[in-house]
Amino acid sequence: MATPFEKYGKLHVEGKNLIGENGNIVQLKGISTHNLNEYPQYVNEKAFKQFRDEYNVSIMRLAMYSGFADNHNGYADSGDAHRAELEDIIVKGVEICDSLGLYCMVDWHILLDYDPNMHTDMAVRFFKSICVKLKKYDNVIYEICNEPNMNLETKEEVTWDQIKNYAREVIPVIKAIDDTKVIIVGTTIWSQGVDKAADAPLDYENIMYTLHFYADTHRDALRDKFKYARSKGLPIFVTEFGVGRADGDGDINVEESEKWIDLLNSEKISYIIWNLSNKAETSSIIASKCDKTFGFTDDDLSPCGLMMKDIMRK
Ligand code: IDC
Repeated sequence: MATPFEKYGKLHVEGKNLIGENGNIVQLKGISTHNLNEYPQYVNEKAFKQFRDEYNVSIMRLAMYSGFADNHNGYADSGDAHRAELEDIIVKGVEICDSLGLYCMVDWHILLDYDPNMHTDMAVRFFKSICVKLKKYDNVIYEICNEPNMNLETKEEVTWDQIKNYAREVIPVIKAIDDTKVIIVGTTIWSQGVDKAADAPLDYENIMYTLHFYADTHRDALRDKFKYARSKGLPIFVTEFGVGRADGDGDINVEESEKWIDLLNSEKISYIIWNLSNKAETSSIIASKCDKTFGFTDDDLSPCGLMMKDIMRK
């Protein structure tokens, strides 16, 4: 059977859609890693191959935590040696995806470094380095800021203008090295502000905008923002979603998840589920009792993992 990359080839953005080499709209579905610092073991060929062959996955997202939170030990907080190790994990993940014909998203995972502008220098440094290393891989998509949320000075929501300022510093850095890849930009309020992005999009080619939802928390109000943004022609990529609550835990909400997935499928919007780990929280797809890092049986999956299998096949 043809791999996803064999089917679609190198991707680009046209109007509000992600488009393959044959000119057709492409919908990718995939799994995001958890923090690569804590869970690097899941970046392995056997696991990714199983996701492709058994779960219908076409993209993997590698979450490069940028800053401080819990025990993240992110890129910006680390020394040079550790930064090099983190980049090695990314390159390894991309190479595995490339060999399996999977797409691979490289995610600058800002989170509790609230505002992307907090570590612009580090983002620039990261993308300068990684874009050179990944230039030859046509399966790569860049995501430049996972979830902008709070401005540290004002303690208010980071505005879309502030995110755009960040994007205008980082996107040219990527494009100067490699102008052929799709770049995805996070939006306001933990990447829910697609309405604001739709009203004032960036002025570059091959850009998409992030929408994140956690089905038990974000419902009709966010779906309305999505519909508004689409009506204005915004290319959207759901680079992260959960079937439970926004904190990654709580109950699974089957009904709201189905509403979201049906809506996204009806517009061929790509989506990626959070998260590839066995951490004891609802959003992990591996059961916490399971220590395997590949060769998963259904019994090794969490309830979220089992639901993911259904979603990917829809
Ligand atoms: C969560 C993890 C959890 C971790 C927490 C803080 O699932 O184990 O302790 O981050 O690091 C997001 C973020 C994503 C979150 C996830 C669930 O992008 O990093 O992961 N979430 O809270 N946005 C909305 C939800």
